[in-house]
Parts: sequence; C-alpha cells; structure tokens
Amino acid sequence: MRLPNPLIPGYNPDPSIVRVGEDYYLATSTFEYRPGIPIYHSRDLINWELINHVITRPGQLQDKGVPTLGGAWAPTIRFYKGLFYVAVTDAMGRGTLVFTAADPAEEWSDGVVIDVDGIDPDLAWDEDGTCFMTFSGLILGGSEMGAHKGIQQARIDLNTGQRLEDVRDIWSGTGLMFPEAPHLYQIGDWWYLMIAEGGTERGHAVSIARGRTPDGPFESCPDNPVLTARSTSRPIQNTGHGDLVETPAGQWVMVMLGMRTRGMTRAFSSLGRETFATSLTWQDGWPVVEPVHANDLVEPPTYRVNFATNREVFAKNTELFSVRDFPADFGRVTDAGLKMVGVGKDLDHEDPTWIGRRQRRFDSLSEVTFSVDAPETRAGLTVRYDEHNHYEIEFANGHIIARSAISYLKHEIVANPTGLNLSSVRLYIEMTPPGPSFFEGTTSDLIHLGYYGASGEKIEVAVFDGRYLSAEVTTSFTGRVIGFYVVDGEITVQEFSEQPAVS
Ligand code: 6LW
Repeated sequence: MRLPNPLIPGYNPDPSIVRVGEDYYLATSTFEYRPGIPIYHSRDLINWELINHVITRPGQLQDKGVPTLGGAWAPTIRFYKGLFYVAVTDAMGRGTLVFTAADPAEEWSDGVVIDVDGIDPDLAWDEDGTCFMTFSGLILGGSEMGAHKGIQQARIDLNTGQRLEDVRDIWSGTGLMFPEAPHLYQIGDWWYLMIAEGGTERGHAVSIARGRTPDGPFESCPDNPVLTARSTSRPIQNTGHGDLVETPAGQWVMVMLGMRTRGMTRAFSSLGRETFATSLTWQDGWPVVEPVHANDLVEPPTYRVNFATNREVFAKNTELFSVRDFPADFGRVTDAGLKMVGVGKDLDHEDPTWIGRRQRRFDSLSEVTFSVDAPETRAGLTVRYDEHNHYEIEFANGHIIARSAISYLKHEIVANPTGLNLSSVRLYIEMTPPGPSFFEGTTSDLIHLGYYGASGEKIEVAVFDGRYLSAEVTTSFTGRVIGFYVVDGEITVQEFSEQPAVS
C-alpha cells in the first residue's frame, strides 16, 4: 500500500489508530495545548479529517501547574463492545486516565484515573472481557522521578480505575534504552506485544514479541527491531512509537511518529514529531515492515479562516488551539471578527493570550490581519515552540518589532512604519529554504518576519535562523505552532492563514 508521508503533517506525535468497520480513527499527543488529543478520521488511510478532540473542557486534564511538555502524552485509542476508549497519561498532571465515548465525534467522558504509575498506557481485552493495561514504567514524580521500570502490565477495572492485581514486569525489548509505547494485539493464535525502544530521538525503533497469553511469557522477534531509521540517510528519521491496524481487505498498516530532519547534517526538525505510516506483511508469524518512505501523495495543507464570516471557528473540529487555556476562554466571535483583550501576558508567559495552530508545511507563509483599538495596543503573530523559544512580529505603540527569544537570549529589530492603518494591521511570518552556499545550507530554514505597508507591499523587518526553533534545539516533544496574540489593549482579528511561501 502506498500511503502519504507524512500521514498527518504538523506536530502529531505518538499516533494510535483503530478501525471500526470502514472507519479509521487516529489520536495523537498534545501536551499543554487545549483543546487536546485530536481525533482524526479516514475511510481510506490517505485522506484524514480532524473531527473532534477528547479534551474539550477544563478538568479533564489538570489545567494549572502542569510544566511545559507535561500534559497529554501518548493516547491509545481502542473500540470494545460498542464503546470507544482513549487511554492516556496526563504527565505531571492527573496521571493515567481512560476516557470513553459512544461516538468519537461526540463528547468524551471526564476521564477515570487508573491506579498505575507510568506512561503510554495501552488497553487490550481477553476472551473473558478482562481488560489488560500494559504501559511503560517511567516514573514522573516523587522520590523515584525518572526511574524506568520497563514494560509493565496489570489487569484493571475500567469503571473504578482499580488494579485487579499487582503490577508485573513483562518483555521490555532487546535492551535498548527507554522501552515504551507498548501495544498488545491478539492476532490469530498469538498475542503480540509491540513496543518502542531506543529513545524518541535518532535511535528510535519498533520491536515486537509474541506469546500464547496476554500476560506472556513473550518471545522476541528474531529480526528486531522490525522498524528503525537509525544510521540511515532516510529523510524521515526517529521512526518509532508504532500502532498496527488491519484494513477490511486484510492488509496491515503501522502508523508511527517520525521527524522530517533538515540541514546539512539533517539535525533540525522544524515541525517536530509528525504521524507517518507504512505497510507490513506477516511471514512465519512475524511482521515484515516496509521502511517509511517520504512522498508527496497528498499536497501539504493550507489554511484560511475569516473570523467575521465564520461563526464556528471554535467548533469541535477546529485546528485552532491555545496553551493551557481553550481559545474560547479569551476569543470572542463577533460580526467584526474575533475580539481578544490582553491581560499583560507576553509570550514568555506559560499561558499567553494566544490562539494558533500547528505549522503543517515547510514552505509556509502565515499571515494575520487585525485592527487595534489604540496605538498603545501590543499584539502580533508568533511562531513558537514554548514560552522560552519563539519568534514574533509585533505591533507595539505604533512600532513594528521583530523579536527572537531563544532560551534566555532576546533580540529585537524595530521598524517605524509610516501610514500604518490601525484598522487593518497585516503581519506575516514566512519560512523559506536556506541559501545555496555550503554555510547557509547548515540550517533548516529561514524565518522572515514583516508587515504589509499602506499600499499592500510586503516589508521585511528581520530574517532569523530557523534551526533554533526545532525539536532538537528546544528539546521539545511538541513542534512549531503559529498564531496571533495580544498582550495589552484589544484587537479584532479579521483573518488568519497559512499558504505556500512565495519568496
Ligand atoms: C511518550 C513516549 C514518547 O509518552 O514520548 O516517543 C512521550 N516517545 O512514548 C511523549 O511524546
């Protein structure tokens, strides 16, 4: 099967997939962003549509006090006896949770806390209907913070969240670091336990074992790892954290996370960990997995929203999200556009007054148009990884400022525009490939920041190096997100878009 890669572009790590009849549903990690845990739907594994989110209201995850990179880690989506389940770790928050929904496109439950201590919870049921939770014993709190106990398992009561037995250690891979992302499948006469190992960086890999019962013992596949990109020149690296699905025609597919690395040493992944896919066949009871090939089977997506005409901008299938808050918490939809009022939080704040979406294409021109209520207003357009790593083009007190904030290093370039129309401030951030020279080619991309002048001409204020907004430099689990924000005063946003870069 030839599947588009990326399958779902933009930061969408730790994918989990389930098929019910002709319908496929896929969920990914979203950490501190809200709404969280997107549900993507497809009927052909090629075209995917965002239909809903599991996390749509406060309290489902811990909303305050969760550190950046904590939050929704690694969902597992499954269907059993008429009910959809999403097991997930609210890392450094509520812990291990299971959400349910009769229809994945409708509201999900509040989440039941499960009495296990670890990450990457998986759900599987045996013939008697007993539920097995298999997970990675990484401890994220207390005196054992950081301890890794390998792959573990326990029978659980999904209604109460209680364990029905002591946690047991089970097969934990071939000895590579960080055994995680376990998924348990009953296929034919075997129970297969598939895991990720090697760490989510360049050494990432998928390994598998099998046994006659869901709790093992398991024998390791002689060809492990069955999937890895380590030490290869493949454009898609870090492949791991896989989940399997069988098509109605009996073909098998693995979805997994990967990174499209760029730069002379392929060191920089601008969009973070995205969702990819590959096909596999079974030989002698073991999977033979195709390497993950990049292709342009599906065009990189574009995006445009007009807030004056679209009243459903925060519908359940919206791409728009915010950090630790929901967009509707501070975005008010009106006939004039989306009104947002600053409360003095700038982009160094852990929950800025910011609304945005994932950067989903390399050659990206993102633009926002908004009116300001007074020259003292401070608002702009930013591409961010987190509160410590962001570039922005900002309207402030009648000036236009291009600012880079990388870790604790800040740099500003100020432009004094003439004839700026306060009722229609139009800012842009554009990503383009690096220059052709050997030195220029060391980076991933160039990030151009500017505004449109009174006669609609693009006026560039600064060009910053894109390598510093990459997963490797920011040590981030997420990816680049682009959005508009307000610090002081009020703005009314008319339009927000991402189109192919034109420079
Ligand atoms: C996730 C773990 C991982 O829980 O990173 O890729 C964590 N590996 O499996 C967060 O994405």
